[in-house]
Amino acid sequence: MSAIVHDHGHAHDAAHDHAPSGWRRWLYATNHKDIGTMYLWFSFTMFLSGGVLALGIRSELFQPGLQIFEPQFFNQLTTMHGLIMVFGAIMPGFVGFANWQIPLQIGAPDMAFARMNNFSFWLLPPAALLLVGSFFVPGGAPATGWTVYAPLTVQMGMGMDMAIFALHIMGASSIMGSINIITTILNMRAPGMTLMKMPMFVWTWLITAYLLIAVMPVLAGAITMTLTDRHFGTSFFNAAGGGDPVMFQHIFWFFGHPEVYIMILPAFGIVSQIVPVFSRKPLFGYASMVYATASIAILSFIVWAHHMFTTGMPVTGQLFFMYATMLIAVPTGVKIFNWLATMWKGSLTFETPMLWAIGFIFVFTMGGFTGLICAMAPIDIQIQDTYYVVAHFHYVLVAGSLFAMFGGAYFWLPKWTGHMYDEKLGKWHFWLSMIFFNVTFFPMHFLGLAGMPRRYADYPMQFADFNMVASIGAFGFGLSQLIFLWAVLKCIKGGPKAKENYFDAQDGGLEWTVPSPAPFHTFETPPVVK
Ligand code: CU1
Repeated sequence: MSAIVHDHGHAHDAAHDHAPSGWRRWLYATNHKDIGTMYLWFSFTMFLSGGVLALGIRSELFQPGLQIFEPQFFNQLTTMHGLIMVFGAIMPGFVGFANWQIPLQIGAPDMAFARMNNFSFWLLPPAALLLVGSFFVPGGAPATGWTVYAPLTVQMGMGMDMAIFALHIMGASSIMGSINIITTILNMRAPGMTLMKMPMFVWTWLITAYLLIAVMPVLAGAITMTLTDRHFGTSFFNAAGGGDPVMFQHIFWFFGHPEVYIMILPAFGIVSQIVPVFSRKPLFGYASMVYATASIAILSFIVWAHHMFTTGMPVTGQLFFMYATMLIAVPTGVKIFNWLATMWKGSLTFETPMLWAIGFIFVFTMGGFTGLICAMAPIDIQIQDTYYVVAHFHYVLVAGSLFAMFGGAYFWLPKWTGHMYDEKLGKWHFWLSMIFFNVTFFPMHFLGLAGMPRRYADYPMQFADFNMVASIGAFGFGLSQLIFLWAVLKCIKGGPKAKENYFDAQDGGLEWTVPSPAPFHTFETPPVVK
């Protein structure tokens, strides 16, 4: 731009072109990179906050008996841990990745609606303040669990209303973000970048954005009905007034199950881009990857009642939702097969992003298998609301969504900061996280099978040993995340310069060397095809 100003000799143009600096750069941000950065820092802040709540939960459960918290406050902790992690950490985290990577990967100058992008982000901090602020009002935060089931929601204090309002705002943010992502992908691809040439991360986000637009309004409806039941005399979920509390569960999980895939499909996309680079091979089965992603998204709408096998549904209903759920294992299996086939006979190296990707495939797949077990109605009736379920979804969301985000962060930090990250710190972060993750959550399978219910502040002696192990693991996992913070700050501050296209670096000065020509789907900015 400065060259243009110079050519025309209009000095005053320089003032108009001057990008805002200081706090204005962030508050008025309209470029996808600054907004992406804010999303990622917001997500990480929420991740640490939700993590502190988790450590509160694990402290209370370190040994039998009540030691730190009242049961009611304990339930507030589990609720807020879930809400903060789902709506504050994971979803905005992936939107941050989308903001940074989608324009770069499809060759677009920015997101389609730059100012709406700003608005999408800036809705989040006030929503987070409302959500966390519910701890400090009379009655405290909702103690309902993150699923905010009726009729318990009616008994909560004003913290419930704050949480509902926060969810509305976060939902609006998500919907606007999705509109932006879909419009950008469908309208702003570089010439020659057909849909079936898009990098997998772009594909998974395109499908995720449709899921978000489809189900966020459903959640908004459910919590609005909760709000009117609480304050305006309606009886949507009140049996005494002709309503049905189980209807809340139907509506909630019609949102909630696709939400599970909203939190994992972008992770699939990140892993699908990391694995080929460090295998020095193109992604195996690109087209089948796209179709598998779409199949998972479509199937996610017809499985919701697998969360409700114990509500007294007819056996035919149980069978339908059981088989529909198990069907999802097919496209998911296609993906896992494709990742393994990509690595097969590749010249593998194990830099930090690849470690996270392989860790993801290994441990997320375990979460997938326990998901199949939960999907079987006769078994689920036994393990419903036990720690087996807690173990299952933490394998999916921590070893799935979170591990993929860490992998993606190390993968793209050189692109974002211009510097290579510290490989030693990255590897320490990975291995400690991997070990402590399993120390925390693997014993929960045993606790659940032995019958320990979730969302209880206390337990009998028989569960003491595994709970102590899980609590030690949780503190180890929590502390390990400080290594990530250190690695990111160090990378932002300096370090060896990353090359413009560091995947292709050949000179040995960089560790990631890919034989030329690099597989097409790993290019950040695609070649223009006429
Ligand atoms: Cu589900």
